[in-house]
Amino acid sequence: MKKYTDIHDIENIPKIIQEAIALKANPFQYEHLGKHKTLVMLFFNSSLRTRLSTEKAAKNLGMDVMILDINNAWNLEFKDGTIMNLDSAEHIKEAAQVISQYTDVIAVRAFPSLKNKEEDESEYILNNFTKYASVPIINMESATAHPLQALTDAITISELTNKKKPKVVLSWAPHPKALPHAVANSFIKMMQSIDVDFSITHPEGYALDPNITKNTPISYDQEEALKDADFVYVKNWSSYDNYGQVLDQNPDWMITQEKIGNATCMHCLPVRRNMVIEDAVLDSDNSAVIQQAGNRTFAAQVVLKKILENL
Ligand code: SN0
Repeated sequence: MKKYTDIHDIENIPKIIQEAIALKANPFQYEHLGKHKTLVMLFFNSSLRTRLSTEKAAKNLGMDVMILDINNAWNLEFKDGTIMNLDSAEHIKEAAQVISQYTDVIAVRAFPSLKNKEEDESEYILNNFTKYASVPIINMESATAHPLQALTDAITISELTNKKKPKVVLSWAPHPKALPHAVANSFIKMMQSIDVDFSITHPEGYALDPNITKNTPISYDQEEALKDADFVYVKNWSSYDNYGQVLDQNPDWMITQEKIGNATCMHCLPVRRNMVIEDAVLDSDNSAVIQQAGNRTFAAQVVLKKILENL
């Protein structure tokens, strides 16, 4: 693997899921693969799971890890040809090349502004790192994608089902803040790529990018959509059409025990309890959120392994 910025960088999804599950059973099998290799992780935004699980994954492979909260470094300039007489002290051209001097892989977290759709969709932060770095890039959640989370979710579904084609429903749920589309986008792409019966439910006004949802069935009737679901993947996102807006916080869309019945409840975390999902669900045996978080390590590990094997 040359990079991991999108789930389509995976050559064979069923195979990588099995490889991740094998790594989980035997995490130190490749502990020499990363010897004298370094991972730099750059964070423009907050992180708990991504930061710890990716560091753990790298260490399981014997890698060294360096972490930079990049907001504490120099303000970066991303535009070409600007006169840098304002806040930005360093251009991405130097920064990406310089960081590449110290490491074998660079992982980047860079959320969208949710203010300017075109700018967010250009993925200028991730793409400029890819363009100017001389080492492979891993996406730790960018403006429009969270491929490590989507791989984790596919691993978790695969562990928890013995059905050939389980029914998976992605449900929007209310949230007080404007959240990105990245987790939903990558989850949708992943579900479209594996053998599941997949649909989406959200209130009117919350349609996601049609280039991503494609012909996935979409319902405005949550109760109807959740009927007979094996997995309910819960996520809030802000409006895509009214870009970055919170249109309403309709509490009727919160995920309750009554709504999900025996289905397995999934969420990428962090989750606002009793706003997005009620306590009864998160505290029940039907919640897979901790297992998902645990699997983040092995999603990151299998990706790092594939990248190391290709260095
Ligand atoms: C991020 C998101 O993309 O939805 C990261 C998820 C992995 N979530 C948040 O920013 C939640 C913030 C909050 O205040 O609840």
